[in-house]
Amino acid sequence: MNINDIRAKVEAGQRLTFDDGIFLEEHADLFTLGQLADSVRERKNGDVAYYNVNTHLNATNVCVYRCVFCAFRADLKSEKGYVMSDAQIIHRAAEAEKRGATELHIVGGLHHQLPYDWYLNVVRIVHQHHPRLHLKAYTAVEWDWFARLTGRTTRDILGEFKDAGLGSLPGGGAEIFHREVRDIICEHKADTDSWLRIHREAHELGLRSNATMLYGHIEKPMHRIDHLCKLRELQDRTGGFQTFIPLAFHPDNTKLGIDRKLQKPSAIMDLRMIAIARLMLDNFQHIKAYWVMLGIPTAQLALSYGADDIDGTVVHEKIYHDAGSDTPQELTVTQLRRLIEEVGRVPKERDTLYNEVFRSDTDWRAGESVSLPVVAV
Ligand code: V47
Ligand code: SF4
Repeated sequence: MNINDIRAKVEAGQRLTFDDGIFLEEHADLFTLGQLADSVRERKNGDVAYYNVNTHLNATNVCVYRCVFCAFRADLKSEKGYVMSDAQIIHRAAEAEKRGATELHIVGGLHHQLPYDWYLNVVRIVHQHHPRLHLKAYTAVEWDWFARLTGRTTRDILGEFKDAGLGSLPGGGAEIFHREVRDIICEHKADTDSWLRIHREAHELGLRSNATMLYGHIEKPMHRIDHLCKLRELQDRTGGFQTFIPLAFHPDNTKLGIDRKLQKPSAIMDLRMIAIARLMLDNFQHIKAYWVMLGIPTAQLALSYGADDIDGTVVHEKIYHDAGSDTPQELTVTQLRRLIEEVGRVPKERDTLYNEVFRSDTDWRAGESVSLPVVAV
C-alpha cells in the first residue's frame, strides 16, 4: 500500500479500511492529509462552514466517577463541588435565550446523592420556561448512570426525557473505545458497548446525536482508528450521528497528566486528527473543530484540514477551562464569522440539527450581541 492507492480511493469516494487508517496515521504527511481531507470536506459541504449560538450548562460537577483525564469533577464533600439550584438553572437558560442562543448544551457530573428526578427536572424546567431552546443534554455515560439509579432501561429513560423536552445527545463520554485504553482512563463508567447501544437507541427514538474521541494521552494510532471504525459501523446502521468532534487531551489538574507528565497535543497532531477523521468517517456529514479545545488559531486552520464546523459562542465552558484551556469563555458571532471568512468559507449559522438559522435584524459586523432567530427551516 502507498499513499497513491489511498488518494485514488478518496478521489473515487471509496471507503478507507482500518489498514488504510493505520497507514495514514503512520506514514502520511500533514500536507497530504490536509489536501485529501479538504477535498472530502468540499465534496460534502461545499464552501459553507457552520457555527451556532449556544451556551453550556453544567448543573453539577460532583461526580462518583474518577476518570483520570478529568479536571472538572469534584468529590462530594470538596469545596470545589457545586449543585445549581432550579433558579440558577432557569437564570442560565434565560440568559442564553436573551443572547439569542438556539441551543443549551447540558452535561455534568454523576452526583453521589441526587436522584434521577433531579436530572429529569433540569430538562423539564428549562424546556417549560424556554421551549425555543434546543436541549442537547447528557452523554451516554449519564444515561447509563440513570439506568443504574432506577433499574430501568436506557431506552425507556430516553423516551421519558424526550417527552420532557430533550432535543438531542452530545457526543461526550466516548473517550477511547478500545479496552486497552478505556480500562485505564475510565474503567468504571459506561463501557463501549453501552455507549454505542445508547446512541443507537437514541437514534431509533428519532433523536440525533454527536460523537467524540479523546486523543493525545496514552492511546496509540491503532486505538484511534479502531474508535473511528466503530463509530462508522454504527452510523451505517442508524445514520443518526450528526457530527464528529475530536477532543485533544488537556493535562492540567488531571491525574493522568500529572502521573505521566503529559503535555497537550501539538497543533500538528490536532490537524492530523481532524483530517484523518474526515477521511475515515465517510458517512458523517460534519466534522467539528471545537475552538475551546483546539484554541482559536488551530480551530481556524482546521477548517482547511477537513472541518466544516467551528462550534458556537459557547459561554460558561468548564470542562476544558478547569483542565488548562486558555481560550476565552466566549466568542461573539462577529468573531466566529470573521474566523470563517478569513479561510475563504461562507459562514452559516445553524441550529443544533444543522437547519439554517435566519435572524431578523442581523448586523454581524456592528454588534456583539445577536437578534433572536425568527425562522429555522
Ligand atoms: O466526555 C474531559 C472530554 C468530554 C478532558 O456534542 C476532556 O457538540 C480533554 O463531549 N481534556 C465532554 N478532554 C465534552 C464534549 C463535547 C464538547 C463540545 C461539543 C460537544 C458536542 C461535545 O470532554 C468528555 C471528555 O471526553 N474531557 N476532560 C480533558 N482534561
Ligand atoms: Fe465524572 Fe465525566 Fe469527569 Fe468522568 S469525565 S469524572 S464521568 S465528570
